[in-house]
Amino acid sequence: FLRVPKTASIIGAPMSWGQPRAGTDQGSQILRACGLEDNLLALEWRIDDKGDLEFDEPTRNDPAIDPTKVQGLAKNCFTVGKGLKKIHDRVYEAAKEKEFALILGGDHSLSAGSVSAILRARPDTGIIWVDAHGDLNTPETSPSGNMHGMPLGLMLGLIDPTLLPGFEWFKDVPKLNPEQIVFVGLRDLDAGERKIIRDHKITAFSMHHVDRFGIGNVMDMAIESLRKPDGSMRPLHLSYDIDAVDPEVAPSTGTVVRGGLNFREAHYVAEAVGNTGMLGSMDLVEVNPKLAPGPESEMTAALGMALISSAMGARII
Ligand code: HAR
Ligand code: MN
Ligand code: MN
Ligand code: MN
Repeated sequence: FLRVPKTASIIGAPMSWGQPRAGTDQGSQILRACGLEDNLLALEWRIDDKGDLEFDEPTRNDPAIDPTKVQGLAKNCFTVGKGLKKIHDRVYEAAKEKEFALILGGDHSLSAGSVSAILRARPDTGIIWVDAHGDLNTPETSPSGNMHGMPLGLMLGLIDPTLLPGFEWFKDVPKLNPEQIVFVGLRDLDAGERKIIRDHKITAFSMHHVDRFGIGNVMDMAIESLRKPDGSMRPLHLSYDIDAVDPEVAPSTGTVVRGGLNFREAHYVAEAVGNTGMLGSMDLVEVNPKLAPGPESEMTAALGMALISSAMGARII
């Protein structure tokens, strides 16, 4: 398909049960309110906005992990799992029609739904995970039990989905091979995640590497790392967590970590991925307008919108 599909499906995925803070479910709407559609139309995309998916709320009677089988926590897993199935189905529909799938979050747990769908339609896809965090946890390694810290743990098959109520369907979806992932922007990893990166030899560029080599070299190396063994380039999926960006620039998000990408570095990441001509899908996640209401939330959402535009073709000149 690539050298880019020309129709973009916009899929609102206001999943918020993968983390504890109210307001994460407003991300998709505030990104639209920043003029997303007009921006993409100006970049000559045909837009098919599928609206926002609707998710159930957790109830007291939801099945949870059986503590005799799994040592650990995956909070709201039943609600998250059912919601991710809806996301998976909607994204798969768009991807199999060769459309660009643009997923607006919502918290980052949703990417287990979107990435699994993209892999089903485009198996060799390379994933560029831009984030302060590794999101590689399992119920056993997670310090919080929040599932937005686990989407890559799920995608790598480190979690048995049959032991995770709500995720039974996940046993049939394609899993990610560690060489299909590259990280950019990391600065807050849990001990278990560090071990997973090491054991699986996952290519990871932290903020230390951005300091050392500059964002230009980091993106060259990141993209190059996703070449297939035969030398050809993979189709790409960009999973952009707004908390990769420094909190001075993107304050309205749930888990801020100082020392992130600056305003231009954040754009450069999106531009460099867009310039490959291989980008076929993208998530923009973790914008929470309730956390820094007023101008700061507008600044954060406007940045999220601009990063999508940059990935999808907006250029300074
Ligand atoms: N690593 C921590 C945990 O698993 C924090 C995860 C925060 N995650 C996100 N997504 N905001 O990147 O609990
Ligand atoms: Mn994340
Ligand atoms: Mn994050
Ligand atoms: Mn931490």
